[in-house]
Order: sequence, then structure tokens, then C-alpha cells
Amino acid sequence: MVVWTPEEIKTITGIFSSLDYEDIGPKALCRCLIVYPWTQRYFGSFGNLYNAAAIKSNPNIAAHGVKVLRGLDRAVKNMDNIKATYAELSTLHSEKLHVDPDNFNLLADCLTIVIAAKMGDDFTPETQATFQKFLAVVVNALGKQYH
Ligand code: HNI
Repeated sequence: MVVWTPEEIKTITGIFSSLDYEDIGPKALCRCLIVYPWTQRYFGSFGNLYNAAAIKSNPNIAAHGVKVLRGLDRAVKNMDNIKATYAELSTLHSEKLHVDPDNFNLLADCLTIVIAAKMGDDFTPETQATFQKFLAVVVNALGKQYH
């Protein structure tokens, strides 16, 4: 069972309350698809992913980036119960989408980089430590239904 300090909860809710989902979500997903091109295989029906420019201007990818952040929002609102909150989403990624769970970490890292770039000096080591903890719990929960 994950324990959160009041300070950690404040940090996570603070980050998400100031996030522009329409900006950060697409940037994080695009970065993942460009830096780790094998992750593109799951988005075969999303249209043109031919190169970085195509990925960055693909509206289906942008929309999906926003959707992923909305998915994370559910974890923020249920920080004491992320595992249960994500049970269904984990089953979807495992049994229907067949997404290799290693990829969750890659997207999480891309999200960290995009948020760090956005927050600048405000993304202190302490903030990063809390954010990494949050993402580690999310990645773990998303991987729970794999067997
Ligand atoms: Ni993911 C669908 C959340 C990582 C590939 N994904 C979703 C949906 C949410 C979501 C929410 C929509 C579910 C629904 O329609 O009911 N995905 C998340 C979160 C993470 C994540 C919170 C990690 C932080 N997904 C990944 C990764 C990949 C991925 C790393 C592949 C590399 N996801 C998909 C695909 C779909 C998807 C593919 C279905 C897209 C579609 O619309 O066809």
C-alpha cells in the first residue's frame, strides 16, 4: 500500500491543476513515438506517422495524448486507490491492445521531460522525486492485469 505525505499530495495535485492537457498530452505522446519508434506499432490506425513532423501534426495522436492525460487525472483524484482505479485500463492495455508494459515507463519518462521543460526552475529535485513516485505507482497499476 502506497503512503502519500500531505506534501506529496499537494505537489501532485498542484502539478496537474496547472497543466494544459491540450499542450502537454500531445507533446508527451509525440516525444514517446519519436524517441522510441517501436511504440508506433500500436497506433497503426492513427494515420501518418512517417516522420517526426508527421507525428507532431497528426490530429489523432494529439487527441490521444489528451486522452492519456485525462486517464492520469483519474489517478490524481484517487491517489489512495490507483491500483483499483486502473484495473480496467490495465486489462484493456494487456488483453485487447497487447501493449508491452515496458512501454508505460517510456511514456512516463517522456511526460516527465515535457513537464520539466514546462515548469523550468519550479521542477525542483523534490518535485521530481514526488512526480517519479506518482508515475511509478501509475505504471505499476497499469501493469497489474498482465499475466
Ligand atoms: Ni494507453 C488507450 C491511458 C500508456 C497505447 N490509454 C488508452 C486510453 C487511456 C489510456 C485512458 C483510452 C481507453 C478507453 O478508450 O477506454 N495509456 C494510458 C495511460 C498510460 C498509457 C495513463 C501511461 C501513462 N498506452 C500507453 C502506452 C501505449 C498505449 C505506453 C503504447 C505504446 N492506449 C494505447 C492504445 C490505445 C490506448 C493503442 C487505444 C487507442 C485507440 O483509440 O484505438
